[in-house]
Amino acid sequence: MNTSCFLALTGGIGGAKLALGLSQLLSADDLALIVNTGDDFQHLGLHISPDIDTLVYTLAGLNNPETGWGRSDETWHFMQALGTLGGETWFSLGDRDLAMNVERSYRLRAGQTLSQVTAALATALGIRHTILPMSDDPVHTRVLTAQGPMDFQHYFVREKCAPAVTGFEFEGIDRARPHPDIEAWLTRPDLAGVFLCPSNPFVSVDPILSLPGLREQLRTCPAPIIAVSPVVGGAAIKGPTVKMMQELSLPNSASWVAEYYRDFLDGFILDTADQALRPEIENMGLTVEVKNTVMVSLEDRVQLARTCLEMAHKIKAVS
Ligand code: FO1
Repeated sequence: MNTSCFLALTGGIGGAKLALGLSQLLSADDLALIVNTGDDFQHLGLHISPDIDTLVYTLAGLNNPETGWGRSDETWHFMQALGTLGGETWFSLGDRDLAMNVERSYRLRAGQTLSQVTAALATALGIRHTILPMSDDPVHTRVLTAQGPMDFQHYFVREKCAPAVTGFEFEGIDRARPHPDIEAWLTRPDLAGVFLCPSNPFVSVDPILSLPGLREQLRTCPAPIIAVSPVVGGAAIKGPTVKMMQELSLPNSASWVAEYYRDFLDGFILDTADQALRPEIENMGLTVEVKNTVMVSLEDRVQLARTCLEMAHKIKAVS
């Protein structure tokens, strides 16, 4: 029976929605999710992995749909007690989310790798799909701003994305080895597609693409590589993508994103709001589909995932 397997690259909130859609259509053996770890940071003596946890909670059906991060049905006794003790309360850790971060930190201190810990915790929450942190080596996204360089979480949470960005650095990226299973999946003969989920290109996707050798592996990958635009009608669905584009004097358009990934991309899924951009993106040599990419319901997530699979099949058929 000819199997087909797929890889998806994802960051936090927007990416996790598509990852959930893909997980509904593909069996655990046929889908692996590569997740950004550049947001990870040490806080209160804990190793916090926000994009990993957003993905794990989303696949487990435990995510908080309002915030996009952390867990649903949370309580906040830990944060209240921490505040009375004079602890740092700018980064909200719910009581159930705290358990995830304490257990991760404990296992890491015991010598397990981030991917071993992630696999164990995801399995404990009933997830069977493969979740691959992009690297087991530390990578820390730093945001360069007019007020100087800032750790990602300080920029994103403590400063609420207010500072104007001038650039990004991924501390440790040159020494970071891509998770070994990424190459294994990229060279599987039955790999039928690689999807870039609609996450922030600068701080969620670029850390993954910047891993030594990875972008080159994507360029030479025989399977179709398809991106879903993280920009719709010149706006981001959630988060600072468009604000960053404007501060970097970049066009806040889906076309710019297609061009940004063009060197390894085969296909691009554009929202119906941006269908006028279709000829421009097709002129880049990309196959374009115009669909609803705004995922509100579970059905939206599954439908967009189905579009990704169908597009991968269509590109493969004509290649
Ligand atoms: N984002 C916030 O805007 N405020 C928070 O207090 C916050 C707490 C938090 C706790 C655990 C976690 O896994 C994520 C959390 N996030 C919070 C999101 C985090 O900043 C992520 O990096 C973003 O989702 C961007 O990927």
